[in-house]
Parts: sequence; C-alpha cells; structure tokens
Amino acid sequence: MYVRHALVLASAVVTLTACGGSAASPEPAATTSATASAAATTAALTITDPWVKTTKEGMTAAFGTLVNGTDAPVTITSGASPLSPVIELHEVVEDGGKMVMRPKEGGFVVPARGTHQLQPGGDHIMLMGVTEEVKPGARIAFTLQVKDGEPLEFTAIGKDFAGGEEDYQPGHK
Ligand SMILES: [Cu+2]
Repeated sequence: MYVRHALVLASAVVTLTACGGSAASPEPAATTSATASAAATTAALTITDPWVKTTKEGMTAAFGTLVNGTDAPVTITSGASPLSPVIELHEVVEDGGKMVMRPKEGGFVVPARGTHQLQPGGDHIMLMGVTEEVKPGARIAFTLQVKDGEPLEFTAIGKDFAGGEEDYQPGHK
C-alpha cells in the first residue's frame, strides 16, 4: 500500500516537471548556449570578482565568490600564486572573544550549483609573505587546486580595503 502510494507521487512529480520545463524552456536554453560558448575551455568552477587587498609587504589575502556550476560539491585543497611562496586557505573563527584566522581543515567546499564567499572577516586565500608591493589595480595570477578536478586559474585585482583584516592579522603571530 505504501509502495503504491509512493509510485503515484513519483509519477505526479514527473508530470509537473515536464510541464514546468516546457513552459520555461526559452529562457534557460538561451542562458545555456551563452554560457557554453564563453566557458568552453573553463572548468565548471569559476570565481567572480577576485581581488587582493593592497599591501606594501608581509601578509595579505585574496577574496572573491567561488561559483560551482556542477551537480556535485567541489573542494579546493590549496592555492598558489607568484606573489607569495606560501599560501594557505584560511577561515576566521572566534577564540576567547577574539576573531582569529587559521588554516581551514579540509579546504573550501563549494556546494553543488552553489557559491562560497571569500571575504574579509570570513574564509580567504592567505598570502603568507608577498614578494612585492601590491598596488591598486595590480593583476595577480592565482591557481587553486581542486580535489579530483581541473585547477582553477584566475587573475585577481589589487584593491584597497580598510578594516576587517587588521583586526585579526595578529592571530598569525
Ligand atoms: Cu588568513
């Protein structure tokens, strides 16, 4: 009885999906073809508006919005850039009433068909020792390693940013 009920429900869902799909088809079809041509050689993982906080020396961080276009979660395991020989994937956590940053265990996970924000005060790509000054408008290459996938390569832009970072920078010392 229970099984039969479930089957009826399942067929109802299929019908509804088919209906909705045909009604909405013109728009998604156009979106798909535009994306396909622009992203033909790009991995299913992308990053929107990547930027690096300007600095004269020492440490800084890179931010942006990771976008996962696939049906499975994507895990970023490490990062690299010519700007800093050592790069870590960091999170910001509260520790004894203070915000401190530390390496994020397991890396950054971008949910299926979802996004993961890298932003001041939150997860970020940490450049542990920059080799040259980062000025506004600087173009800095990055590569993020993806677990079981193609690496994500992008160029981040140098940007001034006041606040946030300074408050938890001492957490590194
Ligand atoms: Cu950090």
